[in-house]
Amino acid sequence: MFPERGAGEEEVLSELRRKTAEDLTFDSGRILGSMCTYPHPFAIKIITEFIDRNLGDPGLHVGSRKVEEEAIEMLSSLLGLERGYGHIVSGGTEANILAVRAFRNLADVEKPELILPKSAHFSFIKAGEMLGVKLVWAELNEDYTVNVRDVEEKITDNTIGIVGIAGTTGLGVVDDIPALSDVALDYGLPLHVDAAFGGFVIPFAKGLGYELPDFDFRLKGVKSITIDPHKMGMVPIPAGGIIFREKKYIDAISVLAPYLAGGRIWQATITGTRPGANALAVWAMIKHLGFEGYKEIVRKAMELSRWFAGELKKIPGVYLIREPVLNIVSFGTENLERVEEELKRRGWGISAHRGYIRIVLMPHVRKEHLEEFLRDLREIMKG
Ligand code: 0PR
Repeated sequence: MFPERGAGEEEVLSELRRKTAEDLTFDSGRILGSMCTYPHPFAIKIITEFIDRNLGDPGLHVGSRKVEEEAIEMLSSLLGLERGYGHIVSGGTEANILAVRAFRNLADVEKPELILPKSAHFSFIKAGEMLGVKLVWAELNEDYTVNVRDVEEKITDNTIGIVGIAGTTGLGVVDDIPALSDVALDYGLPLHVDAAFGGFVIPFAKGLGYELPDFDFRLKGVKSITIDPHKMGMVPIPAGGIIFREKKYIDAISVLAPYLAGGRIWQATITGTRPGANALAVWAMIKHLGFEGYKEIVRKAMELSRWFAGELKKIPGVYLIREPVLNIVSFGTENLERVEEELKRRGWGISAHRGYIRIVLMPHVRKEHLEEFLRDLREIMKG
């Protein structure tokens, strides 16, 4: 019911606190199955100060638009490209939709098809449905990377592009992007890399000496990349990233907004009005942490993942789905349903809908949380 009269701030706030008391919070250490984390305090400061900026009308907020461009420039350079074209968007879903939209609009085929790994995120299902693009699912290898030969065999005259994943949602697996890039070049098709999760992990992990395949614009077949600052980038939700190698992809999805208060613009994003503050926070966090700062965050997460995987293997009835590649550890158990239910009952924020339990070692997850989790898991497994 819409209240007739307003209540005092204190009263409203305390009611809100009461209502949200049942939420799991990141600082409790109980959320182990999410790709989000408690945002960096500096990013929160930026959001508060610049909360009114709207990048949907960039003519009004000219400075913010330039900052967004600089953020895209810094992300592009992290991904091996001197000058990229893109936006800070609402998340990986919007970024993926924009990539598919650009590929479809440029392909000019009547019955567009997109080839993507069976491990791809469900955002592509939304993209396919909204854009009228048929999804052609490619098989996975035993190590859960996409089978590149199967991708190649599925190419037809209707194919508008190929998707590879750098950090799969379920297992954090990085596809053989160099091989996919070669196939894409051979057939003159654009390759989109979904690095929504891995984009803020792989470059730093490589810097630490972890052996991971190339996945970015250094590979000539890669035409677009999704990279989400609201996952491992420590920026508050919503902050996704889409970057294209060439301006033609942005042009292909731009719509004229002729009457805005700040003047006419061409708009490529799905959202119209959109938060400038989050784009500024992306810029600010990159400036504040730098490559070394992110490397340190990734170092801790990667080391914790390896330790955690080792501990899991010692528990009878528990097995890893595969050795961790990034900071995601997924495991199966005997009586998985019962184990999941019991873990949830004990207050753990995890899910097992893929046939295994996925733990994402985000920056808010610390060793003591995992030790507690392992104690619970051992107890549950003893039955
Ligand atoms: N691409 C990949 C590889 C992803 O893993 C995700 C999200 C997306 C795209 C879509 O990103 P947005 O959710 O930003 O649109 N993967 C997580 C998942 O489905 C999202 C998530 C985040 C789920 C926090 C739960 C959660 O608590 O697992």
